[in-house]
Amino acid sequence: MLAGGVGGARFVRGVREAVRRATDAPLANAAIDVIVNTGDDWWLAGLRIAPDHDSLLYTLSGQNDEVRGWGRVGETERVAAELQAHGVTPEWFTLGDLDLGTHIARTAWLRSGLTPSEVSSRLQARWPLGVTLHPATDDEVDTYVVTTDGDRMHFQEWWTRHRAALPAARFEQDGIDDASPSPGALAALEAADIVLVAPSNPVVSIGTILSIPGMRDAVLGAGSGAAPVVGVSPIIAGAAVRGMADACLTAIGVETDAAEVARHYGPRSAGGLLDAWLVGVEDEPLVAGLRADGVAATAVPLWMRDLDTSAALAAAALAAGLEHPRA
Ligand code: FO1
Repeated sequence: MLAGGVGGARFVRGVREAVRRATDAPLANAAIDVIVNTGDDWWLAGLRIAPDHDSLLYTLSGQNDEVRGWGRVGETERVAAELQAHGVTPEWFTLGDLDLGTHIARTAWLRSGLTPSEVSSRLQARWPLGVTLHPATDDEVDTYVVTTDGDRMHFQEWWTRHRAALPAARFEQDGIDDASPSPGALAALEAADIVLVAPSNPVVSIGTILSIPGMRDAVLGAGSGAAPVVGVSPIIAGAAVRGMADACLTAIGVETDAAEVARHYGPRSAGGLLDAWLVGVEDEPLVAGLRADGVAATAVPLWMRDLDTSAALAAAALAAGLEHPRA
């Protein structure tokens, strides 16, 4: 799976549940690997913060704050108050006490020479998730946003401080041309039977993963070229399910529409990515047009309200992959 933060975490949890419930091959006992976006990562107060990774880590280990949508449940903010009093963290980005434990451990390991992938493995060793997370790359390729006013800021400031309200002209990942997919991501793709594109932000999450040199080819060549690529729309009835994907899509000139996002990813038959695409039942009218454009689209219930609906969506995505073997 290719996944970003919150929407991705719910979907990954659904896939894990669908596999747990499966009784026969190929889903029963299937291994699940998640290639996680690292573009949201940033340095703050001397610590390396990895929001999408930690959303998955906390959600899949059952300790995420479902209400806030990020961070850990039962969090306190005593150290954060001190950091803000010292002015080393802005008031719009809070590092909880438990969360700081993760960031200090990660930063200590990085400073001792471990790669982000090795750091991720250590965090997962403490909290076995039932899936394996792989940072998309071990290179630092933070996303920066250039606004239409010409300001340039880190994605986290644009997203968290400004809630993506400043019109973005483009997104830039410094150093992306020298980056390469992490070893774990490449190995997972090579061994994959199906590749699922989570309903994460198509621009700053999935797009950033795919912009890492070599990643797109590795996805298209997954499973020695035999693995179908199945995407799930992050847009339902013209609106982003979570977050501000609409602001990101607008910035790259893509309409906030379940069919337009599929056309943005492109059908494999036309040099794109997708062998199949799931839209919400609300968007069933879009299916015929997508199929005419070479995208094998299906309309299914897309809202992930709980574990059952997440598992049902995941099962539908996996079924679409099994029905649509590589074109
Ligand atoms: N999002 C906020 O809206 N406010 C915060 O103070 C905040 C702190 C934070 C700390 C650690 C972390 O891993 C994520 C945090 N987030 C916060 C969420 C984060 O900015 C976004 O969820 C992702 O970057 C979106 O992909």
